[in-house]
Order: sequence, then structure tokens, then C-alpha cells
Amino acid sequence: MTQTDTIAAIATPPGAAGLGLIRVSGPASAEVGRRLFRPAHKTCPWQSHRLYHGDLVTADGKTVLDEVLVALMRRPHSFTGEDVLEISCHGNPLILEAVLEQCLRAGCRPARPGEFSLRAFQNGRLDLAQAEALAAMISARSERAWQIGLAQLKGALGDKLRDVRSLLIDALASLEAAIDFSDDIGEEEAPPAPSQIAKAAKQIESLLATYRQGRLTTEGIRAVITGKPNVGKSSLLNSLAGRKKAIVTDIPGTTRDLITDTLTWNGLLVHLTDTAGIRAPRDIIEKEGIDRVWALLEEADVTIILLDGSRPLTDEDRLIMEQNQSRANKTLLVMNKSDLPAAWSPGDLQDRIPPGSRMLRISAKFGVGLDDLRRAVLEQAGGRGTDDGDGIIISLRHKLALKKALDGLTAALENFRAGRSPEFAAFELHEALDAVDEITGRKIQDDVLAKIFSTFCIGK
Ligand SMILES: Nc1nc2c(ncn2[C@@H]2O[C@H](COP(=O)(O)OP(=O)(O)OP(=O)(O)O)[C@@H](O)[C@H]2O)c(=O)[nH]1
Ligand SMILES: [Mg+2]
Repeated sequence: MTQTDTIAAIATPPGAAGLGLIRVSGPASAEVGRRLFRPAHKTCPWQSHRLYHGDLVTADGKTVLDEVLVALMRRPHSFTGEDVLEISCHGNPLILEAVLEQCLRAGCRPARPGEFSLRAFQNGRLDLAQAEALAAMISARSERAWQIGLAQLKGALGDKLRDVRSLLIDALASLEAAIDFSDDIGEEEAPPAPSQIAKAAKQIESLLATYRQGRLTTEGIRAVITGKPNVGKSSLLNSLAGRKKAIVTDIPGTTRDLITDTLTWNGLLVHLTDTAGIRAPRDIIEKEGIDRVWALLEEADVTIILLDGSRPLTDEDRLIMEQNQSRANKTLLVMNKSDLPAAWSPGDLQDRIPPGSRMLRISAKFGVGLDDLRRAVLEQAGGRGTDDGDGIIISLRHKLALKKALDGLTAALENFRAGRSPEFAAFELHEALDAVDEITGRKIQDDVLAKIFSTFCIGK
């Protein structure tokens, strides 16, 4: 797709910096360069992918704005697939704005958010999943999220989808042959479609299974510390955070609000929240605090139930454990104050530890057992995948499309099982194929496309 207009934007973030970059893309890029750039050396052959040093001047040629480096990337070997001009100037927002203004005077229009990436997609330089991966990589807040974004940018997801696609196309081909020659095919020559469909469904299922991990990686793990008052919840937050984030006293009911700190463990973000101790509330402030804890626990990826090992267990401890039964596989039972003599042993809890939850011993005050706790939190959240980010899905859009494809395949298989005419299965397969193609953007509606790119930043 060739665009007739040339777009320009500041590609670096607002604020002062050593350098800033203006990006121009479209048919007039070379002309904009010739008008605004005055080379330091007499000759400037404007070879593609070469840096030239000189002054950036106003469109009327009268005023020098900055000393710059420029590069022209001629199509199709550029990010967008069009002629691209990049101007590196000094990173003062005033300079960047002034240079952008001159680009607009020289014939560009301001780029919309994500428009460079949109053009790259439209010119076949990136598939849609890669363009989204690029945006995800730019906004990644943890090392793992960055790695996954990079793997997708390199086409890891596209490769997996290509496998699924070719299975579906083979299945469709044999189905359509069966439809065309239905009279000639005997029972014993049943088409191989069902086995290919089942194989594709398996691959989609395993991709779908990565979504939880993908989400944890990009958004971070939400871990909540709960327990009755005075068991050491705030002390635990403080030792894990390495600073005095929450107030600690020996008065039960010290914490009333939710206090969250975001930490990085093993390259993953962990949003750790300290909460009000759970007991029969003494006043409406405490009641509000406790109500918030119950609501928060619903959304938690991991719940750390903290128990005081130095004092006998009480009904309050038991109530919290019981309330959390249904989330056992997201729960860690943690016996605190291991530096003091134990008043009970984990064995006493045997009948209360639901399958799936785990038991650990720590001392929040003296920082004992915290490495094990960190490891257990990551494991319990399922955030410690063994893969290297290949083909992990991180976007809800991808998840929904894969789900739609899987539903189509399941319906197709059901049609085979019920012995219906192959047209029915073929219809479902086409639907599934369309859903897969929505992810890479091979087949996508313009409004969906516009919506996706509008979430990107300007200059991207
Ligand atoms: N010996 C010992 N004392 C601890 C430990 N952890 C916490 N404490 C003490 O227990 C008391 C309560 O600690 P907090 O961290 O405020 O307890 P909390 O669970 O946040 O209490 P509330 O906010 O009231 O719910 C303080 O005196 C802490 O010093 C520990 O590992 N060992
Ligand atoms: Mg507290």
C-alpha cells in the first residue's frame, strides 16, 4: 500500500535529554531532508542508510536551528517500508518542536499515534502480532516482559501460528476434495482432516495456556499478605521491600490501609500488598480496612497467609485459612517469628492445609527464609516458566482470537463425530482460520486495526 502523504513526529520522549530524534516517513522524506539540512561538507550524496553531519535550518533557509546528524533510509529497506528520514538533534523540547514545525512547513503532516508502525504493517514489514510486540516491548516494565516482546518481534508467535495455519489449510484442502468428489471417495478413504484439526487444536490449546504466564509477565504478579493482627505482615512487607514502607508496632490493628510496593524478583514484577489484620473490627475504619482485604484477595495471584509461630493458633487464623480454601493452589501458609520458640508445629495444621497450598517458616524481623518465600510466591503464581518467551501470548486480543479459533475447531471435530456432511466442518474451519488470521492481521477489519494502532504512542 503506498501512501501519498509524508508524516513526521518526535520519536523520543518529552523532556530534556542529550539527544532527540525526529522521524519522517513518506514520499517527500528525501525532499524534506534536502530543504532542511545544510551539510557540513560540500558534497552530500544522500546515500541510503548513511549518516550526514551538518546544520538543520528553517524551511526558508534563513535560520540555523541546531547541529544535527541525518540519515535517509530509502524504501523498501526502512522501518515503514517507505522513504524514512531521521534527524538526530539535541534533546531540548524547544529544539525538537522547532524542527518538527519546519518538517511540517516542508510538506509533512503530524503523524497519528502508531502511524509509523501502521505503515510498516501495511507495507508488509511487520505482521500485526509483531507490531503489537514492538509496542509491548517499548512499554515493558520487567526483563521477562521485554524478552517476550523481543521474541514476538522476531516472529516467534507468527511462526507458531503459521504451523497452525498450514494444518488448517491442509485439512480444508482435503475436506474440499471430499466435498467435490463425494461420490468417488469410499468409506475407507476418509479424509485426514480430523487428525490435522485435532493437532491444530492442541497447538492452539498450548498457546492459550501461556496467556496466564504472559499476563503475569507483562502486568506483574499481585501478591497479598493477609493474617490476623500482629502476626508480622507489615514487618514482612518491609523486609521484602528492603525499606520501612509500612508502620510496625506491637499494637494489634496497626495497619488499616492497603500498602503496596512493587518489587522485581527474578526479572518479574511483584506487586506486594500489606493489609489490615483480620479480626472482628473495633471501629468503622478498621471494618473498612478489613472489607478491602477480602475484596483484594479475590483478585490476588498469590495469597500469603501469615501465622504467628510463637503463639498458639486462634479461631481468627482458622477463619482466614477456611475463607481461602477455594484458592488453595494460589496460597502460601507462612509461619512467622521462627526466631522465637515455636508454640505449634506445621504438623498441627496437617488437616487444615488444603491440597495445593504450601507451608513455609520465616522470620520477617530477621529476614530468615525470605529467598524460599520469594521462590514459592513465583512458583505458586505460575510465573516461573521454563520457556524462553517463544510463542507466549501476552495480549487479550490474541487470547480471544485463539479461543474463537479453538471453538471453531471443536465444532468442526464435533461435526465429524456426528457424521455430518463435510460442508459443516469446512465452514467451521474457515471461521477458525479467519480467527487465526486476525492475530497476524492477515485478515482484519479496518476499524479493529485503527483501534489497535491508536493505543501506540506518537512517533512509534
Ligand atoms: N520476634 C519477632 N517479632 C516479629 C517478627 N515479625 C514481626 N514481629 C513483631 O511483631 C509485632 C507486629 O508486627 P507487625 O509487622 O506490625 O504486624 P502486623 O501483622 O502488620 O500487624 P497489624 O498491622 O496490626 O495487623 C511487632 O512488634 C514486630 O516487631 C519476627 O519475625 N520475629
Ligand atoms: Mg501491619
